Amino acid sequence: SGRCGGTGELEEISRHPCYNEEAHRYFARMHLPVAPACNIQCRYCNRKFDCVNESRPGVVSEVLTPEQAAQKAVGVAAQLMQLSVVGIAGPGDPLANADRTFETFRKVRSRVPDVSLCLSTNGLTLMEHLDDIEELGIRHVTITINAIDPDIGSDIYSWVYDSGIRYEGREAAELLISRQLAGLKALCERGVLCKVNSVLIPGVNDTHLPAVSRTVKSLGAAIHNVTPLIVAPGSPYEQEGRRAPRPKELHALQEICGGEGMKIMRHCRQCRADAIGLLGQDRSADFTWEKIE
Ligand code: CLF
Ligand code: SF4
Repeated sequence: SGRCGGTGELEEISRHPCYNEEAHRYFARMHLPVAPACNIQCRYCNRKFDCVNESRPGVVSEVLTPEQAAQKAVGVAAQLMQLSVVGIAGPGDPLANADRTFETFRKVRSRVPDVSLCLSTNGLTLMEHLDDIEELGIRHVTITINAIDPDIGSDIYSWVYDSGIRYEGREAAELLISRQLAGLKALCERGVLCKVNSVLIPGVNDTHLPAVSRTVKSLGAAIHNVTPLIVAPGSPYEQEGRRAPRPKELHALQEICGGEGMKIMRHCRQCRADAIGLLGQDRSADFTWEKIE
């Protein structure tokens, strides 16, 4: 399988700034904010802002149409020589906006053929899109998995909306988790390089994350990114008085997860859904419409 690491795969990992710590000094990513809707409610999220699974709260990205996004990718690729990855990560869930997301990827694939495509999702509908992902040659997919135990998950997700039905409580978490793990396994079997993001939520999933790490490793995940909770203003967690982990707590958890043999990402910058540039810098202001045209 693709997981075992042929030279092609090594090349793909080595040019991806999130999968490879060294690469993030030399290779840039851009995000295309084409996906406004979401099909779940995480308790740390306030829907007025970008998806907290891959970004910091309090940020509002302007949504682009697929055509606008593709034009932007062409413009940025021409000017930003370090660009190696074009990702879709929000501002909602990309697969809850599947038509817009895949139309954008198709346009970028044909007009900027030398960049890798990257997708980040909560994973609820991944199983419906395996063929789309494979046909488009999307080689990097991130799934945010905060729990594998539905009892813990029910403290993280308020509801899940699927095929016209709204689920709550344990049932919602159970559905989401089963879809995430099935999607992860299926993608890994197809040779897609999967990253798992987990939000470290003190008092909720801190002692549970090593079990998450072991499970996603056994299903084939290439790398685990444990990010600190940042409570969005106006989110349910803010009302409950939840707090971010201290840096010491985060590092300790990354050590434990890494100690079990999993590759750990330690350089995540919790990007915005419209970020452009090297990971540490956000140059989206340098690539406004006026400046690209
Ligand atoms: Fe973007 Fe995410 Fe792809 Fe990277 S970001 S969709 S995997 S190209 Fe990277 Fe940013 Fe952290 Fe995400 S630093 S938030 S891990
Ligand atoms: Fe918010 Fe969670 Fe949906 Fe992301 S997946 S937009 S964090 S509710």
